[in-house]
Amino acid sequence: MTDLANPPTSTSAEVSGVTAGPTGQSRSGMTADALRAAVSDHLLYSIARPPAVLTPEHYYRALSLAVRDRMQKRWMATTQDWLDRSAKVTCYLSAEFLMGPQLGNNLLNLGIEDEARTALAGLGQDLDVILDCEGEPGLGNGGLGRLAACYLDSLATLERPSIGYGIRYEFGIFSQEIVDGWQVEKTDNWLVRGNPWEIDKPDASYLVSWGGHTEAYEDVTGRLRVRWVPQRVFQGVSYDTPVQGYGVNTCNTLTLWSARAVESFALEAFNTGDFYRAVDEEVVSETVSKVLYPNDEPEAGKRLRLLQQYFFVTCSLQDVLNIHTQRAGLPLSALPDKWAIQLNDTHPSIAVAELMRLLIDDHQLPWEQAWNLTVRTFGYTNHTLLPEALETWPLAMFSEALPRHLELIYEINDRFLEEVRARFPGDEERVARMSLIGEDGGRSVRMAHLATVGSHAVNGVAALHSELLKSSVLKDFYEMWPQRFGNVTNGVTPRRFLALSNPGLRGLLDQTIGTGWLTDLERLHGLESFVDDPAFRQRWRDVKRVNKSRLAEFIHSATGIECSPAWMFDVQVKRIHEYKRQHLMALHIITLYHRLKTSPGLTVPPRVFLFGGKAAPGYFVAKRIIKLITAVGETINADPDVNRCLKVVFLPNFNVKNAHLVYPAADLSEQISTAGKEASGTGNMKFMINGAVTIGTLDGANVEIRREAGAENFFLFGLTEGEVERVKADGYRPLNHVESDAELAAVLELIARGEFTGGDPEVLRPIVDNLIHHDPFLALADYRSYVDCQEQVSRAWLDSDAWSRMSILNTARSGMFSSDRAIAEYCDDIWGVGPMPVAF
Ligand code: 26Q
Repeated sequence: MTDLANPPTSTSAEVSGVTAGPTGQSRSGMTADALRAAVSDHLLYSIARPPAVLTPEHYYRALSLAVRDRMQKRWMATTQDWLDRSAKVTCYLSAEFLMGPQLGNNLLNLGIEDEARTALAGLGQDLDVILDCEGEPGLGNGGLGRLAACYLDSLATLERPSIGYGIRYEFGIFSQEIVDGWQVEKTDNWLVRGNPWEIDKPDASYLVSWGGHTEAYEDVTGRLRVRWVPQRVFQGVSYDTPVQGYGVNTCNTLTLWSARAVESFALEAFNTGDFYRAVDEEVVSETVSKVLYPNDEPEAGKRLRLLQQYFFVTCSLQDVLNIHTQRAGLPLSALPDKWAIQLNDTHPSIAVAELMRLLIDDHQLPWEQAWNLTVRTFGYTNHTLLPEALETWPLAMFSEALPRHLELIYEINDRFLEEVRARFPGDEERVARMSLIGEDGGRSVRMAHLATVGSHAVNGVAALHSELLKSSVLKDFYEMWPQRFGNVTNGVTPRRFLALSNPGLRGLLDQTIGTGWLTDLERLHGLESFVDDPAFRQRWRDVKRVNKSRLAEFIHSATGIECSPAWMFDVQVKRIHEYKRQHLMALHIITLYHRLKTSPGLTVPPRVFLFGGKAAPGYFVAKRIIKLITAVGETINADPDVNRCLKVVFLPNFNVKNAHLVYPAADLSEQISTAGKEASGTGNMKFMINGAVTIGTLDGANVEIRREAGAENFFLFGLTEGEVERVKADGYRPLNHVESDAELAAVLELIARGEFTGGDPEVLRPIVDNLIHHDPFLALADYRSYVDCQEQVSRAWLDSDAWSRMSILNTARSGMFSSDRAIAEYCDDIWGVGPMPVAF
C-alpha cells in the first residue's frame, strides 16, 4: 500500500507572509501548513469573499476545494494508468448513487483528518462545525443507491479500475418534514449551494435520441440496414466526481449525466425567429435529469422515467465505446476483455438493447458477434422479489419512445425463445412465461427477463434472496442456465459506517486490535478475546453511551423530545413500507402502553423507540403508518403513566448524514420484514457493525447475520419464508389472530377508537381495516411471536454485562458484511477485474 502523505518539498509560503500560489504545494501538500495555506488561497481565489464576511459555509467550500485538489493528480494518474496498462474496468450502471456527505470521507481516505483539523484551528475554525455545513446529494431512494456508493468506496480501496455511471438529478429524494404528525415533502434543491466535488466536462457530451420511427435502407455494400429517425435529439453532459480509495493512490470516477438541449437544434428555431420554441426545447430537454423518482410511486410519470433510464444508459455506453475504441484504440471484439458492465437492478437494463443497437447500427457488427459481446459484457444484480416491483414497460409507450430498441428486443426474443423451445420441446407455457414480452394485462416489455437473457451472470443480494430468485421469479431461467446464477451478499463500507461515523468505537478498536480492521474487517474477530474482560466491557458501554448522548441531543434539536441515554435505544430506520412492517413495531409499543395503563404498578425496562424513514409521496398506507407512529408518540410522550419508561420518536428526514448519528447509538436493531420480502437489507449490517443486537425475522441478510453472530446473540421471531407461503396458500384470515389473542384485539381497539388521535377514529381507520381484512404482509400472524420475543429482549437488557457481551460479539463477527468482501466476490466471480495499484 502506498503512503498517501507526500510531505511538501518546501515549507508553506505562508512563512513569508503570503499564501501559497495557485500551483505547487497549495494544491497538493498534505501537511497541516500546506492545507491551511490552500484553504486561505481558495477563500481568496475561489470563494472571493473578504475576511469580514466569511462564514463556516465558506470555510467548508474552501476546504472541500483544497481536498479535491489533493485528489486531482491521483485521479488523473488512476485513469491514465488503466488506459496505459489496458486494464479491465468495471462499470457500475446505477440510476441511483446515494453518496452522503463527502468531505469527512475524503479526509479519512486521504489520511489527512488531523492535518485538516489543525489547519482549520489555525484559521480559527472547528473542523466538526465545518463538516456539519455539508448537505448531501440525495441521489437515491435508499438501500440500492447507498449500496452503489459503498461499492464505489470498496472498488477504489481495493484498487480496482472502475467507473460509476448514473444521473445527476437536479432534485434528489425529497426532504421530509413532519407537520401535525404527517409527512410533508419539500423539494431537495441540493445544487443551490454549489457542489465543490464535481467537475463538469461540457466538452464530454453525447447525443441522445428519442421517439420517431425506423427506416430500412441499403448501405454502400448492398446490405440491408436499419436507421432510427428520432423525433427528438438532446444531449448528456458529464459531471465527474473523484472517488478516493482509503490509504491508496487509486482515485476512481463517478460520472453523472445531466441533460441539455443540443445548441444546434435549438438554434435552428432561434434563427427562424422562434425564440420561445428554442427556449422551450431547452426546458423540455433539461427536464430529463430534473428529478429522482421515489420508488413505490404508482404509475408516476412513467414515460419520463423510461427516458431517464435510456438517457443515462446511452451516454454511459457511448462513453465506454469511445474510451475503448478512440482512447485505447482497441477492437470491439475485445470489449468483454476490457469492460465488465454491471446492471444495478433492471433500471439500466435497456443497456442490453442499446449496446446491440450501437454495435449493429453504428458499428456495423453482425448480429451473432454483437450478441456474443453483449452477453459476455453484462452482469445483472436483482434487488427485489416483490412482483409489483419488477419493472415492465407498456408496449405502446415503449415503441413510441424507443422504436428501434423494440425491434431489437423482438429479435432477441425470437432467437431466445427458439432456444427455449429446443431445450423444452412442446412446453409452450414455459415459452410464454419466459418471453421478454408479457401478455398479461396489456402487452409489456419485461425488463428483468431482458437483463437475465442479456447477461452472463445474474445474482441476488443475500443467500436466501438468491435461492428464492432461482425458485420463484427467475426459476425458468435458472433451469435453462443454472451456471449463470450466483449470490453476492451485500456489504457496507466500514470506512463511512464505522470509522467516520463512530469515532469513539474507532478509537477503542484501534487501541484494542490495531487499525488493520479498516481494510480487513474480519480482524474484528480479535475482539472476541476481550468479551470476558469487565474493564473492556465498561469501555464498550462508555462508547455507546457517548454516541447515545450525541443522538439524544440531535433528537432534541430536531423534535424537542428528551431522551435519556440510559434507556435502551430501539431503532427502526429504513424506507416506510408495509413489507418492512413499521406498523408491527408500533403494535408492540401500543401493547406496552396498554399493559402500563391497565396495570399501573407494572415496570418495563425503559426504552426509546426510534423511527426514521421516508414514505413514497403517493403511497397512502405508508403515509398513514407515519401518522400512526407520530400519533402514538404524542400520546405516550405526554402521558406520565407511561413516559417514565417509554418514549417514541419519529426522526424527520432520515438520510445518510443523520444515519451517521443513528447507527452508532442503537442498542436494538429492528429488522422485522415479512420473511421472503426484504432482498437483503444493508441497514441491518450497519447496526451490527456498530454493536447493536438484532431482533429480526429470517429474511434477507438477517439469516447470515444470525449465522455469523450466533443464534444466542440474535433475537429471532416470526414465520419463515416457507411458512409465509403456506399460510397464504391456505387462505390467510387475519381476523383469526384478533379473535384468538385478546391483547392484540385490545391493541387494535385502542387505535380504532381514536385513543391516539384525540378520539377521532377516522384517521387511523384505514390501517386497522387494512390489518384486519387484508394484512398483506402478515403483521398479525407474527404479532404474538414478536411481542413475546420483545419480552426476552427486555429481560436480556436488564443484565447489562450479558447485553454488552452480545453487543461486542455482534461487532466482532460482522466482518463478512464489509463491502470489501462483497466487491472482492464480484471482481473474482463475475467481473474478472484485478487490483491495479497506481504508481504516483
Ligand atoms: C422503479 C420504477 C420507477 C420509479 C422508481 C423505481 C425504483 C427506484 C428505486 C424501484 C426501486 C428502487 C430501490 C430499491 C431498493 O433500494 N432495494 C433494496 O436494495 C437493497 C440493496 O440491495 C436491499 O438491501 C434491499 O433489501 C432492497 O429493498
